[in-house]
Amino acid sequence: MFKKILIANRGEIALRIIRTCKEMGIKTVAVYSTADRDGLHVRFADEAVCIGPASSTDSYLNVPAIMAAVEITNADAIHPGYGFLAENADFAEICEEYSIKFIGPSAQMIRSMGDKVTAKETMIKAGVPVVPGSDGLVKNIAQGKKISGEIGYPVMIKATAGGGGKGMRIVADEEEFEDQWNKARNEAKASFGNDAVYIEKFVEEPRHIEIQVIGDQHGNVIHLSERDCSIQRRHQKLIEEAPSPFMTKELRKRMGEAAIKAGMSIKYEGVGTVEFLVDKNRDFYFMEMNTRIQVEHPVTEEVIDRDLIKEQIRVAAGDKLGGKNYFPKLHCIECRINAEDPYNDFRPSPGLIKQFHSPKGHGVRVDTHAYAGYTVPPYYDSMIAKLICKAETREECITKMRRALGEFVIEGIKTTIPFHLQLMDNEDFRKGNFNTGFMNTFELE
Ligand code: MV4
Repeated sequence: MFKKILIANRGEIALRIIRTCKEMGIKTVAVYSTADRDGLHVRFADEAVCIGPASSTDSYLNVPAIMAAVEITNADAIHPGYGFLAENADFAEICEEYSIKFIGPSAQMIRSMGDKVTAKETMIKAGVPVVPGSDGLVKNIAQGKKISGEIGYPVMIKATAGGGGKGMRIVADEEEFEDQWNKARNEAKASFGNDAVYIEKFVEEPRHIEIQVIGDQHGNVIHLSERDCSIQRRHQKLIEEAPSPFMTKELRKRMGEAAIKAGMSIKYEGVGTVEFLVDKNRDFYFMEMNTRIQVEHPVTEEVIDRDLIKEQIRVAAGDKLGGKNYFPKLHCIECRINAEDPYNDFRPSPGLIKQFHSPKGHGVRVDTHAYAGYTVPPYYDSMIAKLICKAETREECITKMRRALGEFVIEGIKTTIPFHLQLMDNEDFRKGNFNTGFMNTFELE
């Protein structure tokens, strides 16, 4: 087992990782930017090293500074958390060269899933269902029109370097093909420096349901059931839940098997998430594979009663997995509490938190780095807490969430709490009647 882990991250996830390390008897090293000097991760870790100024490019993405911190503290592994360097194959490769364990899959695996056309080809070979579309990259407009005509409009043009919605365009008919083609390629070029695109049939009103998987270094891959992340706004998730209200035993079996096939085919090591689009007929299609621990991992932890960070560290150290998959025993919902003004287009609202009181009680968990007197810096993402409630049924879980949201006091900045309170009373949400388009019509009162 590792003796000392450097956590190359900040905020709630850095704290979350430190907690598990402490329980496992592993020493921790925090790294921080000058903007985070008062961060709880700095205080809770055994050691802390400043790695640069506020800007993430110069700190949490500053690979030489992080490798220097590893060297001076003598850490034997790096936990990247989510965001920042978590899916940076070059960083994973540098760790490999320095014989520092990157807690996650190999550089090669990150690369193969980061390129969407390669990922899709890998899934086709593994027998995982994918959205019908072009056979690999599409070279020009004429070829794109021909393929789109064959698969039938509407289609989507997607950047192979994309993910999270960037460099992606819907094309309703052949007339607008050229215009959307140019827009997708320009956006892809600007965002990723790579304008290669592919084409897929557009799946109407899909749900976003993802399967949590974990693989060990001995070729075992198991699944830990699903999370429903359909409620998103501009590709930012707002709430996640498990099990999915749309799930059936039969669908979970099919999707779980597909996710395991996906993982096995690449000998996946570490925790990962296989994202699927699920249509109204419960046909599902591989969308992307995330090769990191995700923000919403606590939802799975609560319904299967396992510490996913602990499992992640164990497999990274070479431990073997048991052969059994995990199924939800409870219902869990997570609300992302962001320092944003939901009445003002979710505009960021950083600043001093004057009062902070977390909800408590049975079935209530709050993962946060915020406290009264903490200043939310403007440089990083705006999530300041995750409110996670669990109960025996979805209905009880929503009731508990409403109660907990009502107890949450955050003064001094605007937060997304009012949005979540209204969502808990929304009839369609309560009925489980939603898809990825939900936020297009949701109106805050
Ligand atoms: C799609 C799709 C419909 N059809 N692909 C959005 C982010 C990226 N991961 C893929 N995305 C989508 N791909 C086809 N062929 C609809 C989306 C999509 C979406 C997916 C999941 C969650 C929210 C979404 C919001 C808008 C569009």
